[in-house]
Amino acid sequence: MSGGSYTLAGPARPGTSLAYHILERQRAIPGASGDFTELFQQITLATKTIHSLVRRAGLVNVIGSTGLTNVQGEIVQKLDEFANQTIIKSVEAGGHVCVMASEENDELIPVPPESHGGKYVLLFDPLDGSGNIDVNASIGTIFAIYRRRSPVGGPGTLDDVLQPGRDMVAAGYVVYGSSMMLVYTAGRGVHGFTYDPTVGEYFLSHENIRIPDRGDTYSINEGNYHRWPEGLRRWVDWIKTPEAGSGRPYSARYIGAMVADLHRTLLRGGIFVYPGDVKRPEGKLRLLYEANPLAFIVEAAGGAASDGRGAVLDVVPTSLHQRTPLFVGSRLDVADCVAFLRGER
Ligand code: AHM
Ligand code: MG
Repeated sequence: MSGGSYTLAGPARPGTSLAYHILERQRAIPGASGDFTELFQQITLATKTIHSLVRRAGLVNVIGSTGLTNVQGEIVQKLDEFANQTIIKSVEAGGHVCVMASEENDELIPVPPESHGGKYVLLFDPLDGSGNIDVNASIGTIFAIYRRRSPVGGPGTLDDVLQPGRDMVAAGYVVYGSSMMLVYTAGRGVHGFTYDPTVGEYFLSHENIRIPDRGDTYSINEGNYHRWPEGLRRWVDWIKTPEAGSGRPYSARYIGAMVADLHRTLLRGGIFVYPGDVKRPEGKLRLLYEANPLAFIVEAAGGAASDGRGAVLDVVPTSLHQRTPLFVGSRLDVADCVAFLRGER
């Protein structure tokens, strides 16, 4: 190695902690009760607990399947179940949600009667990309927070949960990767926080993330090529075809955990696609727990998220485990892909 200078020392702590960041923003809202701040704290506490187990996954008895399948007919990994219970217990204890829904639960998750005054609704995917657990690759947690629509004082209802993504109050995800990061938006900018294990807290590391209008990577499970609509096949062929000055060919990147693929797409630009195909016309991803929260974050960062027909966030959900095709990422890359899909190019 030669030239330059480099030191390993990081910034002196304290920086801006996640807890402080959220508190500061809530204080700026006249009449804010602090409930949202407390709910957020319960969620972040759960992610730290999940992380502590993820880090030791090969050492403690958490790798592998529970032997059960979930409502989608998918194998439930032990860590899926642990993460699910951790979030439910942590958030329930805070008393700020009137009902929850999770990718892992067939039905709504009710809360105890003493929490029926909760103003919020929480939807989450406790452990996204859980097929990656056994091979020590990145996984994540995704969550979406809505205001309740049912009267305060009674239990939350299905109507509270089936809200269009556009009505979300906040969304976030955590990547359990080479470091743990939490990215969230409450409508005013998208901010990223990196977990400092020596302090036990998330600190602001990526303020006001903006996704580039165009990137140079595409992320799709190309093994499904022969099941795709013809327009999408033409798009993938096009994106791989070199053309001077066009930025093509793009690089392919696909880790198989949407949170990790999306996180890279958010920071660097490009596009993530999970389409409908002949086997699964509405694709694989769940609207409520995966597509909507990530679409909300990407739109807030200046990107786009489509289901091939219109903005994902405008879809009015009709069932808890509804799936949706998803085209999300840099604005211009999503526009190109959707134009091919529709046969407009
Ligand atoms: P999961 O929530 O059950 O883990 O499934 C969702 C995951 C996404 O994270 C990922 O993008 C996709 O499934 C990968 O699916 P495939 O293996 O079909 O490419
Ligand atoms: Mg998932």
